[in-house]
Amino acid sequence: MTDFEVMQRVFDLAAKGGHNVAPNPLVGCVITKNGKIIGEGWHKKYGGHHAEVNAIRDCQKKFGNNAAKKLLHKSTFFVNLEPCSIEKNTPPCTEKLIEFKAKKLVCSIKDPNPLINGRGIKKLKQAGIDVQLGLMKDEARKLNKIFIANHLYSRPFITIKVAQTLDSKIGLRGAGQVRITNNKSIKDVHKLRKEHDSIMIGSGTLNEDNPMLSTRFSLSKKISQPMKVIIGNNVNVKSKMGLFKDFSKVIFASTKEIVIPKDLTKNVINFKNAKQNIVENLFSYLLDLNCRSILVEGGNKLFNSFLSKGYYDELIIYTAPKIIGPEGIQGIDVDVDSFKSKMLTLDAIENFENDLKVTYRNKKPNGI
Ligand code: AOF
Ligand code: ZN
Repeated sequence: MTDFEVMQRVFDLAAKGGHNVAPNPLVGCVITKNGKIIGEGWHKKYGGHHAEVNAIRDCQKKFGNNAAKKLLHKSTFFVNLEPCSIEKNTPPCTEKLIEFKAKKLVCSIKDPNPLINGRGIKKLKQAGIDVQLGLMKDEARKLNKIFIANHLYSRPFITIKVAQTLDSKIGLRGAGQVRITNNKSIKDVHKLRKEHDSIMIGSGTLNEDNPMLSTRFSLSKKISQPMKVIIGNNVNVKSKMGLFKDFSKVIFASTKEIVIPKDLTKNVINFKNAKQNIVENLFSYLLDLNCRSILVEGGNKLFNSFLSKGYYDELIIYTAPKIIGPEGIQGIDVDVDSFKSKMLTLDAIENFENDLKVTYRNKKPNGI
């Protein structure tokens, strides 16, 4: 097996952690000796053993403790994330690699957790273990993109979604909700909503569209709906609004008090923050609520301000082959200096019949 094939297996194992490990990262581990796999494991659930420990246990189970000890001596550990050097829910993995006298570590990326970030690798090197960093690093960044954004930028992972016409219009002034993209694109947006912990809009869009912001067209009936976050002061909350058709949490973020009707108070919160940096404060508030990702849906004021401030990790643009003309509401409209367009990377192109979906990634994360 080549190193690449072994690392591919690491990724398959890591992915098995699914939704059970958050807020921890998805991690897989394969241990090899003389080109053969002697143990494999993954982080199965938050608070449980780390991938490295599970791989060692797998080796011990397969070969017995004594034979495993010999096999692990001078073995190679493959992991998609740097082994941890801290004791939180579980002891540091670096100690295990040192205890069992591993010869080499092949790992994709550093752990963005500021408590670790290179310290694990340093410890292993100091113990004489050979460390190779960077194999399949792009895949590793993608796999744990939410974990990385949460730690590196201390905010939720942010996806900005824009549905526009060929002339970059996202609606028609004063016309409420206007259909831009086709049914298949809309279905895809509902998938996107499901993949995020929250959906965010500006108060202008709430007043104009009265949206439900729920995940419809879902494959499963038991859908956990994302939280809804509305930014802005210009809100007159009424119980009959589309937002409240399901029972998800709704957060109104404002610098002034927003009155919430009494029958709604259970799941509806006014995050009032009169400070200048309300958005940053909102981000840490959302992280505290375990909301680790945001889908920003509109309107143009909100997503343009996020684009110019760099508050995004992915930008997804759906374009329908229609022209609205000068009466239309302009979509992306950010001044060149603040957008720093050079930093975007094209990630994927898809089409839904006549509609085009293009996904861009913001700049590569530094330091991991
Ligand atoms: C690893 N292997 O499988 C994982 C790691 O709360 P704990 O004790 O599980 O520690 C969580 C931190 O450890 C987490 O924030 C991340 O930095 C790292 N996760 N590290 O060596 C693993 N899941
Ligand atoms: Zn660990």
